[in-house]
Amino acid sequence: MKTTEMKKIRKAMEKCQDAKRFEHTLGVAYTAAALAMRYGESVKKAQLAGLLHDCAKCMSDEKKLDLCEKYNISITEYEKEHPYLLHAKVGSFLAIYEYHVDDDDIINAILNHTTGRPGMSLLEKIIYVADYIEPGRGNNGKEPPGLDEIRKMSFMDLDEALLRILYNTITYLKDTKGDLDEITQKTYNYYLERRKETPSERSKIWKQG
Ligand code: DGI
Ligand code: FE
Ligand code: FE
Repeated sequence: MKTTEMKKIRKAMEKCQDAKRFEHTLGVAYTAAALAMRYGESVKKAQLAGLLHDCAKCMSDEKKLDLCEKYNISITEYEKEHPYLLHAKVGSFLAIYEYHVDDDDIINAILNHTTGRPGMSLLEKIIYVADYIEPGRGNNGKEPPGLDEIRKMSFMDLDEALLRILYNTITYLKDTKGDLDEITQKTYNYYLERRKETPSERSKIWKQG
């Protein structure tokens, strides 16, 4: 991806998103770039995935559902009932066909940025985490619990930050909407099982952070 193409995509996002969403988009792109520097991922890929991750967010639920039908994009029953989740799936489709992205890892990072999935790649984790910790998150007065700690943790142990974000999301959804996409719960269970440290080592890391 050439710099000029990246600029074009940035301009396209500025045009299709409202000011607040665009600010969030830039926040995710720069935060993802910083995480890529820390963990040895391609900075350019992280920036591009960050810029595009919410590219379908400005579309109405109706339009997203129409697009899925028109292009035979399969959707789950749960997505039909919660069409806002489809901005990830439709976004990955637009990334391919509208923004000409041909990197599977970037496309997957967009596709899985809302729910996560078991066995995420480094880039997918970076986008998932960057979406949650970007500097603008919480500026609407609804700061997620432990956000500062999670921000620090993201640069110390990406999987631990990922788990904490999944935990927060699941707790928040249970408290408010009362339901969950099974993939979100599966992702949490998967990473919980793979957690490396013993509980006492973990609490040391969190105290340091
Ligand atoms: O698009 P953003 O607002 O930047 O962030 P996002 O794509 O992570 O979407 C966040 C919303 O998605 C947030 O309200 C939590 C919700 N979400 C995540 N997992 C699930 C979910 N909503 C439902 N109903 N079920 C899930 O499993
Ligand atoms: Fe999103
Ligand atoms: Fe986002």
